[in-house]
Amino acid sequence: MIHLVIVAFLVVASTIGVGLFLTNYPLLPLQASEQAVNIDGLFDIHWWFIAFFFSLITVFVVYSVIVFRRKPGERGDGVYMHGNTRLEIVWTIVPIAIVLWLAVIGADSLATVERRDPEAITVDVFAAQWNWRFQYSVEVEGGTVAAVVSDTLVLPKNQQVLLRLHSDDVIHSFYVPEFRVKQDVLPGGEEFTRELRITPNLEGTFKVRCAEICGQLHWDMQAEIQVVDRSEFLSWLQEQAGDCELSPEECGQRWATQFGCLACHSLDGTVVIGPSWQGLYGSSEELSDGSTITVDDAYLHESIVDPNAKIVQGFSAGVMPQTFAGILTEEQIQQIIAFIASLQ
Ligand code: HEC
Ligand SMILES: [Cu+2]
Repeated sequence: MIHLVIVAFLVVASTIGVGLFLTNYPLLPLQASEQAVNIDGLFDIHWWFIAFFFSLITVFVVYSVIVFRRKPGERGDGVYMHGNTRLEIVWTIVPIAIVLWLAVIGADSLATVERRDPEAITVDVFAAQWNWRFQYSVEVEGGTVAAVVSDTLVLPKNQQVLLRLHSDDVIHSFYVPEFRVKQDVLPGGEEFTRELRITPNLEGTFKVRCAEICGQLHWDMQAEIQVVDRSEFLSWLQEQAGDCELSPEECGQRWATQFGCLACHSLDGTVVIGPSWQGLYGSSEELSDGSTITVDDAYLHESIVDPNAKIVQGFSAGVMPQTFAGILTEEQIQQIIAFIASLQ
């Protein structure tokens, strides 16, 4: 009897100690969304279970090894036991009850995390090897809707955002550890569009990382997220929705950044995935069929809208996305060409 009391006391004491350590030690990344609060609550419950079972096993093993060790002169035989119906019933019913309870609180948390806010703003997220593009629809004067494309995901604090996730090529996954929630991004068009709801509640800069291995530069498939207050968000959006009033070259640079060209094309002569744009305009280039061309406006235009028409020597066809003809306006293409021409 005295053994049971001591063991029970040690198990309780150890559970409290280990549980407090696990739930207070910063084991998880910063908590930056309303959804994270709920998910971390589930984590805490599991930490307490882990603390209890860890203590139960450790205390029994250590206690037995020390207190019931074989003393000099004792024979090494244990007591032979066969079956214990009451124990069997208890250790069947208790785990079933625990698992059912976990299922209930799990379902409840899932419902909270996926709660729809009718005020939510919608952002279309496009994943492609190996960059992210974020598209907002903004009402400009006259009630027309302009699309704002950005390589940074800017979000207002304390407002739910509905992310509609699309992939241009293979399966990617949208994951921001600070927001906790994660969702695979599938190719295949509208039917395969997936949704994710996030309510950021902490201002700051975070990173979205691709969490599904998707090729050579998967590790580098990151984009910045800025959570700002609501008025700052709205003025950023209005500014982006305005026409590009910079010079053609500067607008071209803006599009090349926003549409992810610079993820594959460097401006300093290094080869990332595609040829560098430095000194490209006006140079002579060898193509994979052995011929040579001079890089002019017509060639650049074709390289953007129909990348497979001519392949640069040493590179492969089919790597550059084939979809820019449908995404960029003619004006944007001209401005990108002007930007490339300025990189001498
Ligand atoms: C996933 C990587 C990738 C992205 C994104 C990408 N490209 Fe490319 N690009 C390539 C590769 C690889 C080649 C070389 C093969 C070829 O000629 O098609 C290339 C070739 C080119 C060429 C011809 C270069 C030369 O040296 O002759 C131009 C111009 C070009 N891309 C423009 C763009 C523009 C503009 C964008 C953005 C709107 C873009 N690319 C986005 C990979 C990419
Ligand atoms: Cu990816």
